[in-house]
Amino acid sequence: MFNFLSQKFSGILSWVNDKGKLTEQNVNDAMQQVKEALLDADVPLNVADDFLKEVQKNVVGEKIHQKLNAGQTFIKIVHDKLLEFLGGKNSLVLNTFQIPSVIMVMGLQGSGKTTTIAKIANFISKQAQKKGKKRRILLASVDFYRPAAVEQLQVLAQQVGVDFYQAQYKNPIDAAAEIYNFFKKNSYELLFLDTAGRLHIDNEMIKELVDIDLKISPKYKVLILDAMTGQESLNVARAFDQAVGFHTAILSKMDSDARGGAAFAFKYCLKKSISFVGSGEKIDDLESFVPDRMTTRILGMGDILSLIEKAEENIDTKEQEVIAKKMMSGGFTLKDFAKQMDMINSMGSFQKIMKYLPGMGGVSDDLVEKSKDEMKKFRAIISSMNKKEQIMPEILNGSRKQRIAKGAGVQVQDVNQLLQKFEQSKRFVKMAKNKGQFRKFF
Ligand SMILES: Nc1nc2c(ncn2[C@@H]2O[C@H](COP(=O)(O)OP(=O)(O)OP(=O)(O)O)[C@@H](O)[C@H]2O)c(=O)[nH]1
Ligand SMILES: [Mg+2]
Repeated sequence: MFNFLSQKFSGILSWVNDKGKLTEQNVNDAMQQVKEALLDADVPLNVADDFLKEVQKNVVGEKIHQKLNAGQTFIKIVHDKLLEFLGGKNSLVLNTFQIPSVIMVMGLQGSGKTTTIAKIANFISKQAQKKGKKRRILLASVDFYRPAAVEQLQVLAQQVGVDFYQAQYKNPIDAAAEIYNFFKKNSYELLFLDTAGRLHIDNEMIKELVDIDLKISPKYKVLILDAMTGQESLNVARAFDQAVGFHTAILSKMDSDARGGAAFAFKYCLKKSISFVGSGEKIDDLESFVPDRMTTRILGMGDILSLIEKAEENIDTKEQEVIAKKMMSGGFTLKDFAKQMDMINSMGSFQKIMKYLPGMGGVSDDLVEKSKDEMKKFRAIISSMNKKEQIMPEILNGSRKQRIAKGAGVQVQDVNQLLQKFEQSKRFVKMAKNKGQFRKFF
């Protein structure tokens, strides 16, 4: 998603973090690098400049925070500004629609309207299912220009398991009214109306959308923007906004080599929210756009919030607190490490979790399987240690390691690997603690 930007940013930020003191020179260097990262990510020049001006203003104004060093203060300022640019901390995340509602979906040809409708219908159905409910969702299309456009939606509706209505009228405005009546008569909760796209914004398309809007007054007008078109998508959004108006945008194809610049600039330029981003061609490839999470992702801190949320769902909080305290105080033992692994295992989809961990952005299935096996092995090793060894692994000499490896049915090198991982994990926590970023996690 924002991988491109995040790679650059985390490089810059760790560089800044190494400098104990911020001097005019290294601030300027860092700013220059941030600017290059933004421009490389296809952020429009004026937006990048405005962003840097804001950061600069704060760097000058900010008294160095007592607990943070200068580099960390700089990171915090960049973090806060980034968050603001992406929509702000407490911005409303529109990933649910009031019931009942008509949602008119608009966008240029091939932007991903039809696919995204199916994805949202799927998203909402699944959310309802979790609560033991079933949402009555209707999909319908007034795209009569492209052959097979209507059938495409019908097939997707079947795949998702929601209803589809085929209008008899062939004129988009009359068809919209017909669909709307069907929606009302049958007491559906949500209607997603797919509209025709054009290659470019033209009067005919705009007029059609305006007429449909007048005819059925959809509660939500959603604009689909193709992230692959980069800065151009901002112009498209402005044009749609002036001509038809819209409530929220969805950026599709963020999985492509789109560099995220459009998403970065969208809120700032349009003063509107992004509600979802599309991250692939499959039905499940849709994510709510949460500015907070995107910010941490861009800064390469992993999506800690998402991780916490998952953890909270599945983890014994008391236990977690005890472990966290132990980690902080340095009394974290191998036994705790094993418990922590169990917790991670109980969080469900391992791959999803890995994605959120810093530096683990692009884990493959293979790697996930490998990690699962590794965890199993580690647990076996830890349980074949005696109490003293679990608490003080530094006493493990060659012969102890051999005994443990034999007991666990593994090689001595596996024992060494575990010890290494354990040390890394301790170091990571120490680092995180210093950065102050993870404090709220604990
Ligand atoms: N990689 C990727 N492909 C996507 C995404 N969303 C849509 N697509 C693909 O983009 C192409 C166009 O998607 P559609 O949903 O048909 O787009 P549309 O706006 O309805 O197109 P028209 O009806 O022709 O105007 C399809 O091949 C989709 O599979 C996404 O998030 N990621
Ligand atoms: Mg379509």
